[in-house]
Amino acid sequence: MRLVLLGPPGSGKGTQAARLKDYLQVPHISTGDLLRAEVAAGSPLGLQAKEVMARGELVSDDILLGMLEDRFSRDDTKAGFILDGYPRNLVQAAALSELLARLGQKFDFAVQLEVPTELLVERIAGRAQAEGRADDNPESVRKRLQVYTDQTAPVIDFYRQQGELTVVDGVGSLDEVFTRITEALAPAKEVG
Ligand code: B4P
Repeated sequence: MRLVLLGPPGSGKGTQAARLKDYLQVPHISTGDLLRAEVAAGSPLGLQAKEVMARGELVSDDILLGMLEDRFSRDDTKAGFILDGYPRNLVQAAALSELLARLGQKFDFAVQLEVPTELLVERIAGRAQAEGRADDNPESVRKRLQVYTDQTAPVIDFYRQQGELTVVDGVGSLDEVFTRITEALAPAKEVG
């Protein structure tokens, strides 16, 4: 299955993708994790991305597409994938469609996790305490939410217009949200 998880920061994309990869037996590709690995390694790309991420802004589309092409060149993506954190704007959505067409791969679903803003802020504040991620401070969180509204929300319409969007309520326990996603995907899982 080829899946994209959409939702604002704190909506549970990374959390649910980590569970879905075992359920669907396909790799979980988180562009945030790929970028954080580059930052931790101190690579030239990581050095470029570090400040942008800490401010809560989007890293350049060219860097992201290069990373994605590189990841998709690995054999484990042939049977499917769960993309978490990409696409984050309409340019990236078009780039993903082109990449999949070039690879002869059919896209299945975009799953949108819906969570009210107050709860997002609460969850991220919890992670800030637990993990101390550089972009989980209040100022960056505000910026990330704004970037989501301005640039990522239109991606939801992109998939809706193509008839590829499934909306899932992201409020509840990790298990409750996971069950809702798997129920939404069940018909496609049986077919493919
Ligand atoms: P990401 O790593 O994608 O970060 P995120 O949007 O905050 O989502 P994440 O998946 O980590 O959090 P989740 O909702 O699962 O991106 C970080 C940065 O990288 C971006 O700001 C940008 O700079 C850059 N970047 C990444 N992709 C890019 C792209 N395509 N283009 C350009 N730049 C890009 O979870 C959050 C918290 O909520 C966790 O603590 C979790 O435990 C908790 N939680 C989740 N579900 C819950 C539930 N049901 N109940 C209670 N708590 C829950």
